[in-house]
Amino acid sequence: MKKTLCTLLFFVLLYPLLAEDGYRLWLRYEKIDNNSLLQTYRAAINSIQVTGNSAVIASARQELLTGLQGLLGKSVTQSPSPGTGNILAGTWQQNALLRTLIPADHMKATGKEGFVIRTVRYQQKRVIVIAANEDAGVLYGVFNFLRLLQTQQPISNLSITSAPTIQLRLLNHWDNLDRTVERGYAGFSIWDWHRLPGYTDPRYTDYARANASIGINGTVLTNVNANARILSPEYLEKVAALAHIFRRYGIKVYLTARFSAPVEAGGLKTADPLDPTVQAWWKEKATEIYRYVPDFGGFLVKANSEGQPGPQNYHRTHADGANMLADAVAPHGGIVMWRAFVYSNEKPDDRFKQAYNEFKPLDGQFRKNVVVQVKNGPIDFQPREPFHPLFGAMPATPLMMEFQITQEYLGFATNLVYLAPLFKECLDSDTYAKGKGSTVAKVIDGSLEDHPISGIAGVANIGNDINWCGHPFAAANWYAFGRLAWNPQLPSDEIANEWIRQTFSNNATFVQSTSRFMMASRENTVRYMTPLGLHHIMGNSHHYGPAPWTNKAQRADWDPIYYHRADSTGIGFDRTAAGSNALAQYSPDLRRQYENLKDCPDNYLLWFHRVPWTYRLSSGKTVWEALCTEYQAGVSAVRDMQKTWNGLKPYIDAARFEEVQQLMAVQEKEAVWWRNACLLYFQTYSRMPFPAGVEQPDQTLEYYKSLRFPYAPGI
Ligand code: GCV
Repeated sequence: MKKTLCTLLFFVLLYPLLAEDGYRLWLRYEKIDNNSLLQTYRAAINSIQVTGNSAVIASARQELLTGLQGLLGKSVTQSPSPGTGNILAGTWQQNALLRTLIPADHMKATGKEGFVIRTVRYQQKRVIVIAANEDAGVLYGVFNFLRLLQTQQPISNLSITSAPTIQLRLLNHWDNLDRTVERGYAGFSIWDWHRLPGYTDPRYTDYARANASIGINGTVLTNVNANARILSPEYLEKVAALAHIFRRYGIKVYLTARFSAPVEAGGLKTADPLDPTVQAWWKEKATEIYRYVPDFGGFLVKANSEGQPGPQNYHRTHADGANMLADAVAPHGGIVMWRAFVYSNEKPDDRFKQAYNEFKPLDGQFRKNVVVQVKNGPIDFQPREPFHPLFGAMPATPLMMEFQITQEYLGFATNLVYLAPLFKECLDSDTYAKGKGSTVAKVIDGSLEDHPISGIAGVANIGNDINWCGHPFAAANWYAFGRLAWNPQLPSDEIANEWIRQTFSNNATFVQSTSRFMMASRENTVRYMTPLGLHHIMGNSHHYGPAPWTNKAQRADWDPIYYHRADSTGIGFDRTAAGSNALAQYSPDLRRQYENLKDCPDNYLLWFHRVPWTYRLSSGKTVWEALCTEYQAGVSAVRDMQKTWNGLKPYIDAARFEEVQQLMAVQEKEAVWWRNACLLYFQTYSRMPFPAGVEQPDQTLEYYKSLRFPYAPGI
């Protein structure tokens, strides 16, 4: 009897604390742990009414009920007639009561996907109104309201208007049909192609809920290194099953198109975009896809890049290729996202410059339903990159942003790196394209040139690990991407704060301490990986750990030595007019800042300048000294983060506390590895001692060079 009672008590009281596995992400809906607030919320909310009959509205209603029941710890009823509940949600046009409660002009600013949340008085009672112009807006409004409760905000006098500034807010999955994930560090692909369409994992619904809760409205299911098989009827049936689930959450499905599909899948002799039989093949294929998925979003294409086929195989331009596909999907309302990530080993030019050189001359030549998708930086998702010079340079073409959420170059899923500051740094950068204030955010939201189409994509960090993203903190980057896609103006610390409260705890000490180290984590990672503007010095191919000595890759621009250019005379890549002149691709205002060695910020120094080891920075330190102290500071910061985390044990569940604690120990080891390997290697050129305060490596350079990782994940 006693034993049964103990077991019962364990499950009722302790199990919820121990069972945190991260699966619920930021949608945990745990009962509010602040008693007086709980009573206030409970008194304010007894019943709800969500009006409308669509599948999206049904999702909104279900989410509101589930969320409230969890958060309030009581069941919440659905009220039968308008205005009798405490929460009224629906589309303004279709609900007469909403039209009397919310003036028409309040709805204008909400557009197609936005919403208002207001506390109003109706029949002597306070009612919380969530109103939108379209169903998706109601769903987003519901999620926003639940976020207020999860983060324990006052709800007695709400007056919120929110609408996204960017239209296409997409995840890009680099998931292969065999379920491996290129640059994926959280297990295998969540798309279980073999069992689809017969078996639809409940996880697909939770994936859609998580995305909708942060405003993501599209997903590219397949790798940009594409497989034509996804376009076969067999696979389209599977795609349709996913699209059916995601549609209920306002999420459209997109696919990657392999440019050579007409040959590989269609049996044609060519994939030349100007060949009428090829054009006809794609038109037919598009029609077929729309039969399976009537709201199919369109194609994402990687062409003539890293071995992928493309229009240049037939001496055609990227515009020829993109337009041919655009014409195929246009009758169905689809779009083409054509990637600008191109560079060629055969061209002797600085890789930095190649995408700009290729695409800038094509400005204005793309169809209206083409968006050119540009990575945030000119090389490849480095811990720090200057913004891509194409932003602001193609005024007649809508450009969309491609960020990488998965941490290919940022320590995979063992390093805690909060990426919102990296995303923000790029979005807030000024291109000066139309004078001061022409930020990258304004380029991609279409407002700078008044483009009718705008977009942002994040390469997903999601896999079938129970916690979705591998590291418990990696989900913060998925979350931050979505929140910034909705509103690029949101401050990084506000996003961190929201995420921590929903994911872990509202305890003030926990929130403050955690937010502080999250906010510092990206800069600290830059310090122990690539300080002062170093870039692409990771292990070749897998990109795991440091390997600045590598010089034997298949192509020169995959080798770290191509990027750091260290020798006994100095270090850095001269991209001024005296060097590769990549800086000429930026507007004159920016170019001036970077070109002048004295004005160039330290964090971009080696991106743009080659300097002797004895060159003195404004701090008075030589480059060698600064490099050493930065690497050391990065390591010390990881140790500080560990200390802070260790003090936070009382505030959260044991499972996640310990998981993070172990991963931080791995991160500390890796930071030390980065520092030691890089400094020992660069020291062979600088021939200078480590300054005081920099720890002596406990291994030799030869040891670090001998390390091999044949099974590093993500390749
Ligand atoms: C999907 C980098 C990555 C590749 C990736 C490529 C791209 O080169 O290492 O894995 O391929 O970028 O963005 O196309």
